[in-house]
Amino acid sequence: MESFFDSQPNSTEKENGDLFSKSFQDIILTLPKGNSWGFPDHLLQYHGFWHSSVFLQGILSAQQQFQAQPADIILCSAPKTGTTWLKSLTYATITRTSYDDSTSPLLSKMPHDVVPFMELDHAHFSTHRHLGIPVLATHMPYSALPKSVTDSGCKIVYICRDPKDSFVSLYLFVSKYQKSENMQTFNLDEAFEQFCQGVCWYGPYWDHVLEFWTASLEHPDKILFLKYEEMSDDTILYVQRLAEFIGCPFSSEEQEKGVPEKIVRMCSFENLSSLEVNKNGKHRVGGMENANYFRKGKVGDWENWLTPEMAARLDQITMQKLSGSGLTL
Ligand code: PAP
Repeated sequence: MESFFDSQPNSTEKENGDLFSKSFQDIILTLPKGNSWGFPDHLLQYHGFWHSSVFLQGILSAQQQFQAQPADIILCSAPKTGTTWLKSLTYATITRTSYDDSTSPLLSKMPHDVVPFMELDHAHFSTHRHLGIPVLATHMPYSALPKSVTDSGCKIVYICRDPKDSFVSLYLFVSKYQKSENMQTFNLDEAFEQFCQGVCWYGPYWDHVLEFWTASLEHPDKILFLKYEEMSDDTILYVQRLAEFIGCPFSSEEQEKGVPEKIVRMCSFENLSSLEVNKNGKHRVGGMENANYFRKGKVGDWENWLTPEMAARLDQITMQKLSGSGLTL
């Protein structure tokens, strides 16, 4: 299977891209600016959510150009909630008749390089979709998804996580990156304050989750809403649900042969994080070490990083924000 990452934009794509960048520069001048956790460029608030300018440009460009097809599967999440895991499970499930647990591209490429990211890759995905499988991921809030995603019959899978673990995971990811770039690392207390105020990439976290939760109640056939903690508890059950939802349920023969179990084992934190590509490789975007996407993969690691007061404050915000929604985190 050829990868569309190998393809270069054609001249029309490039011309459209240049025109788009000019109008984008005008838009960003008008947007509220927020704390960027020690990075030089401010986060920008657009329609209620905070974004880095690179990802915001990708969002606006995808909104203009991305054409979803009914067979597409869009994996959605706020950062650090289980995207890498969901990508690998979905990819392995969909490609299980082409590859097994000894031939899968997931053994030699990190999941982010196997399933593209809409904010960065959508133009290539749209043009070269025949070259890949129809799975794409995004951190966009529901309200920012390109209209064709919400209007077409394509399926959306959303994963969320306890905000305490998401915050810790995000903070440590950012700190590790800052260290690797010889930057001053951002202070944990300050980052916590920003997260509580909703100022983080694609935040406020709770608004992100609530938008997808509400949409999943309205369109249960179109949106599968998953929680990292429930997936950790019984991954096989959720992989079976995922397979059914995306239209490729495991046959009874596959069940007997233990195919779901094999997929779960191949995509487990222990297996993926021990692969050479994920131990020593670098991510194609920004040269980030792949190992940084595989930290601990545990539920409740926040206990090692947050004081009881910090945890209580996040729980309180979560309770307030989700109150009346029927959702608990
Ligand atoms: P992203 O937003 O940068 O794509 P994302 O994959 O959503 O990150 O989240 C990273 C978290 O998922 C990390 O959690 P931690 O910091 O608490 O450890 C990472 O370890 C965890 N993770 C990555 N792969 C797996 C996996 N196969 N199973 C379970 N958790 C995983």
